[in-house]
Amino acid sequence: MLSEYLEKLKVAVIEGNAEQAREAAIALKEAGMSPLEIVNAAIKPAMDEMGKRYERLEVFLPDLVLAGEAAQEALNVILPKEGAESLIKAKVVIGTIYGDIHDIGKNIVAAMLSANGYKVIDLGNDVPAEKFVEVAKKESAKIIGISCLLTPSMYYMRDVIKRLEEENLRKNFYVIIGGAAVYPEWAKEIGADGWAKDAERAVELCDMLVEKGEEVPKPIILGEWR
Ligand code: B1M
Repeated sequence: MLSEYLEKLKVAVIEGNAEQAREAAIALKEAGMSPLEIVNAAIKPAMDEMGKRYERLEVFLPDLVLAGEAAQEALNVILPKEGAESLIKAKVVIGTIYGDIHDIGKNIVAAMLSANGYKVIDLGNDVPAEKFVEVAKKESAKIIGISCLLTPSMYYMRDVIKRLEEENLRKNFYVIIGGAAVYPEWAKEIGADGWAKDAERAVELCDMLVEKGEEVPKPIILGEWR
């Protein structure tokens, strides 16, 4: 039964059928599957499949748009809502870096952090370096999370760290990065504090930084790239 609904969800996302994606997501949620299980078993594989088809010129941009909308519709049903205010571990300012509008993965990370006790300030996508810094300062955040799926945009991630250094604020924030375009070596190269492969590990990474960030060598790398 579960595998049937997972397959339905996967097909619905690939076909860009938001209504069927929503129905399958509701059925899986009601059957007790966790959000991350649903993401890992159906939504992520469906999007990866669309990526491969796009590279082979079997589908085109409008198909990716529809798949993205169907995925987001399913996520709206399954992703957890914000945790209780009293449980706040730290504030995280998160966004997709400048030039990049891919936000599905970032939304999953934001929702999982939020459900796990973090106060998340989501800046959306296409976020300039100075905006990350400005909001992190204003909100007294502890962590800046930057997502990137588009290779030409990854260079702007370095600007966030440069700006923090220029303003003599580098020590005030942990900077973590993730998203399919960026890899552990990149975290090291730009001087980020951590890299996580997925949403589950992003939560683990934030927990590690909040609990013992001063003591551990950085960058902390959680998971393997590809
Ligand atoms: Co585009 N796109 N896209 N796209 N798209 C990719 C990324 C691409 C790999 C497809 C391909 O060619 N195979 C390719 C990028 C190549 C590259 O540069 N490396 C690409 C391209 C080229 C483009 C355009 C340039 C196409 C064009 O216009 N000709 C264009 C760029 C627009 C722009 O950004 N300026 C474009 C546009 C789009 C759509 C708008 C149509 C749509 C996005 C809709 C949206 O996000 N709202 C789209 C889609 C859907 C994709 C694919 C198919 C799927 C992305 C996705 O949602 N994955 C993608 C191919 C692929 O990824 N296989 C592709 C599912 C999601 C759950 O995974 O985002 O990786 P992901 O997030 C994961 C982890 O990476 C991690 O946790 C998440 C959950 O596990 N993670 C973090 C993410 N952020 C994190 C942050 C962290 C920690 C972990 O800490 C802060």
